[in-house]
Amino acid sequence: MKKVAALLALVLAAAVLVACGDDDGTTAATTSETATGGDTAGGGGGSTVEFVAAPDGGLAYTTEEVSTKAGDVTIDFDNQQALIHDVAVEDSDGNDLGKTAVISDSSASATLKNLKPGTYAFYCTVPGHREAGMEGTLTVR
Ligand SMILES: [Cu+2]
Repeated sequence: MKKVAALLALVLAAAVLVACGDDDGTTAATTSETATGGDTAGGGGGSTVEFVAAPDGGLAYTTEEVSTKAGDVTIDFDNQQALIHDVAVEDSDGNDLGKTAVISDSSASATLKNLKPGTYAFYCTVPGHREAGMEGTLTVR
């Protein structure tokens, strides 16, 4: 379990770094906007996409094709397996855009800021899982 804890710590550290980098630390109360980036192009809300690890315990999500609209996209991931999984998203150049925590028997979410229209890949970062088929395509319109 040490390894999992270390991984979680890394993910949390990365999340903190991202959170700090996004707004240059200027979250002062000059506006009533929350820290979820109400000033992104396209404005207004953001969307949520749901991912579920295969209930049969297989190395797969229940869907291989997901689409959503451009802007901030929240990933809701439900993993009721005893096996650990996460959901990561990368662009067509392989750049990592964000991921949920690695979890088992629970759910997690992550927000990808200001996604542009295009085709992205989502996958599980646990070694061997993506190769086994735990991946799919996220289309942003
Ligand atoms: Cu996995």
